Amino acid sequence: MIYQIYPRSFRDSNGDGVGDLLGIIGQLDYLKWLGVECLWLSPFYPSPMADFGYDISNYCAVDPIFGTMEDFDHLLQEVHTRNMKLMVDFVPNHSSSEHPWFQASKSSKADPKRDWYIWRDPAPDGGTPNNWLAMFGGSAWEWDEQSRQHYYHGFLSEQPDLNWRNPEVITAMLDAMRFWLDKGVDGFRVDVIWHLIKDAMFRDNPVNPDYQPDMATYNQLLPVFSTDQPEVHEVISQMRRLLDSYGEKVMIGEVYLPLEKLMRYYGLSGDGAHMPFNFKLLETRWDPNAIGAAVENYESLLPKDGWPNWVLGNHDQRRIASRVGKSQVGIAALLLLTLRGTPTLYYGDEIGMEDVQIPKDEIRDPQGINMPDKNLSRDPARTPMQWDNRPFGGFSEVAPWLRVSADYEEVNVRKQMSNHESILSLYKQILSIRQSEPSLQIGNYRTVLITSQLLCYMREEQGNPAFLIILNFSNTDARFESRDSLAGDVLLSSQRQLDFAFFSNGFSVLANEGLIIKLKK
Ligand code: TEU
Repeated sequence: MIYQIYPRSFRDSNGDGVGDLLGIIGQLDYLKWLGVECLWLSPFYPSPMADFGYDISNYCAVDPIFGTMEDFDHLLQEVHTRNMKLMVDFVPNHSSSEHPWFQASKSSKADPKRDWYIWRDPAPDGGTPNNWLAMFGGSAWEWDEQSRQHYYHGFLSEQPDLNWRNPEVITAMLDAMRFWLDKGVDGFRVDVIWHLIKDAMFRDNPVNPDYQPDMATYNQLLPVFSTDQPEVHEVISQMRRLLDSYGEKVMIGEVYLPLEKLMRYYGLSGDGAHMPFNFKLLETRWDPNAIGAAVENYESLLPKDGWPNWVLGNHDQRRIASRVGKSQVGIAALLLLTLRGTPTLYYGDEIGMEDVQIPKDEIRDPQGINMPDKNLSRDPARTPMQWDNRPFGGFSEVAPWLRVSADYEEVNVRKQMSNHESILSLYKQILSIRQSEPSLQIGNYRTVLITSQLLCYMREEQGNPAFLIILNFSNTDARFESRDSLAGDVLLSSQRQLDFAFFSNGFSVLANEGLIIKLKK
């Protein structure tokens, strides 16, 4: 199980209102207690913070706001001491515009680093080189008056895209990976990996016929020529070869693509990522038919020997508790942790943190600020972790960079730790069962029953007890009936104390109830 930490918002140890590496170290025992096996840290590198760390000005250092390199070394050691792994975020598609490489590149057309970024002459009519759009609004081309060319930025203009067709760029970026591998990190989550290579001819993107006005302006076009180019797999292979030379390391690519295209990012013969993130559940309607179909579809498209993974939240998306509602957070926990594959849990989801409404004048996310009428700010899912009932939820001694949820006195780690019926206790219990049962770790997935209320599936690993998972997506009671004869013990219910209750073919399921049943052989 991977746990994503957004360092700004996890724990502030030095009273500046921003989370930091020492703050994370202080909570490692909590993460170990919960059952976390691997941490992924969102960027903590030097950055002007135009995109809160996804605009990096030095790939091989720590931003002072998060601490020092000694703090990082200490963190890595403390993670390893507890037998956990540490993955760091790698942002190879773009640097900050304040990175010395870009400063050099921008200084003149003749600079040796000019070609490290993507510079183009204006169109014959004086306009932008083509119609490509930036993810965070407006054209993806920024005019530089001094050198009289445009540079390409898939995100903010403060995030110029590196030119991955230039071998020197590849060498420099692999060196940055090597820097962290030499320190002993266990792998990378690679930011927007499907963006790395752009069409060599810079052809215009076609219009998206399904564009709706509430969507980000980026979606007016289909990014056919600006992303997911066949040559991208060559550069990903180079990253993978470097990783493999360090032994057992992992590379997870961030890829938002339809599943058919996503699967190409599995590099099973060592020529790509170990896994592309599977974001399918983030966009699937919360009902048993839709979820069941999405799981089946993903399983069926997976390449042979491809290992699945599941995501219900991250720092770019709505909080799962807000999306499905408080009564369904237990079902979300069970689904994430009992499907076949590696789950990634976003910090705070384990206590059911919700999206926090941020008043307009407090919005920090550039995606929200640049498209104010579209409700696209990602701040609501990035608020400070709620540790206890002290002011600011025990996150910090001072007012944090982003406001803390008003519900922190009720929704916090300390309170939920001592309550056996809390969502936190549920996460811990599921993880502990999962970690001791081969069928739940590596067993096959098989749908058993889907009704308008229930999604029921089996996890089976030869030679081990099979598990039946029953999830009630509705807020009314339901009845599970099996055609096969089944018998076993209920190991866990999300709604009641039922431990080791006897289970047989017919079973009454409570509203919003999820069950883990260990079947008799
Ligand atoms: O996100 C890539 C990405 O596609 C996002 O823009 C996402 O689709 C959108 O924000 C949904 O609201 C990665 C990082 O996860 C994100 O935080 C960065 O802002 C972005 O890349 C640029 O590095």
